[in-house]
Amino acid sequence: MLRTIDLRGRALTDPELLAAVPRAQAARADALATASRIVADVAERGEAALREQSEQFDGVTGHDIRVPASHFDEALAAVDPAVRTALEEAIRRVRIGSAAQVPAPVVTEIGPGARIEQRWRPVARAGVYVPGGKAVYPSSVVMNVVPAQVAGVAQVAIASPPQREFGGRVHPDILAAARLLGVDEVYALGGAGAVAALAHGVESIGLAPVDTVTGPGNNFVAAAKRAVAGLVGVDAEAGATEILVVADDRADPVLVAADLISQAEHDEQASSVLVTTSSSVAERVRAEVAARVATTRNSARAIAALEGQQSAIVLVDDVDTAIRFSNAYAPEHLEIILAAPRVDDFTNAGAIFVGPYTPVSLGDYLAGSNHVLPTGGQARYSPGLSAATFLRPQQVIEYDRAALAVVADGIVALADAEALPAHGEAVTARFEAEASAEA
Ligand code: HSO
Ligand code: ZN
Repeated sequence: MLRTIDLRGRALTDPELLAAVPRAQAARADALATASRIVADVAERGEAALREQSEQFDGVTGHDIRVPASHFDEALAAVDPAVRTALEEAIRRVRIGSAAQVPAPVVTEIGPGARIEQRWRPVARAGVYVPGGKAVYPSSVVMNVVPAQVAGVAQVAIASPPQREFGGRVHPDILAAARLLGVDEVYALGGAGAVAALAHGVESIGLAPVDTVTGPGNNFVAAAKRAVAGLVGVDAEAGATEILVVADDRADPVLVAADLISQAEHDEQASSVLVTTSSSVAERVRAEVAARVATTRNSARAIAALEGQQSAIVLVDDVDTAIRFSNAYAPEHLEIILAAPRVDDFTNAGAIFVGPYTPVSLGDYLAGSNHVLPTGGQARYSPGLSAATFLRPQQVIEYDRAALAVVADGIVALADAEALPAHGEAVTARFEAEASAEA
């Protein structure tokens, strides 16, 4: 089952620590070439290309691409009341959590009469991709749409694959979530083609191009987002999920095992890693994982993930080494289960879950935090999805005459040094014009 890698008694560098647990490999190059072809085809042929793709990838023909209004209410009526209540609570909590991500505008006085306002403007239109293959997650609709709405994005469009078993409609749980969020612009489109359609727009179905595309998806969706980056904004890539648990001898092995399995059930490529200083915790977690995973609903998928090279129990000498490992790995989800958590020493993670009552699945649904997080080590430099994903910081500059006069000579000097004298003249002209008007 979960293999144990014993790194104790070895002075390892960060790269050596990292090499102990290789990451799951995504077929990048292949996916990029295929996705680029699909994106170019949609940009050129629009709806015709999309319909061919739906037939090929989803086994669906002649479906409504733009979801008709009546489908939303039907979907909401069909949803389990407990699920509806939980979705409403998730929306409420993620709204509160996302509001804290919207920075207040700041006016800075650089000098007398010299002022710069730093403000945050939302994009006008966002496109959210919601997967519909082996993963149909209404919770992800909430996690993408709420931050966009909280940021002040006026228009949000959703794309999600047409489902053969629902007569070519988008999955009803996705439509129900959209309805609860007040989003009525939804397109039954999947994969790389959906990302292309959002980015380029498709006139014949009334889909106007968006400014930013977000959302998780398979390799092709991730590759398509790379292909349209530059034309539109995109969020970080959220690939197969990852959990890294850092635990000492105080951790409850039953809970650690449950958490490792919880993310392993997403995907055969998911990574579940425990880094611990305790050989007894390591041994008991290993036994507990083996016992629990056998009876879980998605055991085949979870076992494949846990037996993969990307999953392991790593034994280290001390908490310092565990922290170094975690920072080098930069997991999507980090759980800290330590007697003294040292949260500030953990620098690289998509989201950090502290203490025995904060499992990752709390964050997946109802913590009020966002569950769309960078994977594959991208947490070293990329944030998770947030209201900030949909905001652009923008500076508004205003100087009065006296404030400009203070720096006029400096501008002329720099402009001359760069052989751009017209830059300097744009400044001096202001004073000459006034001088001659006064004369
Ligand atoms: N753990 C996944 C998100 C998710 N879990 C959706 C359940 N539903 C990636 O963070
Ligand atoms: Zn999850």
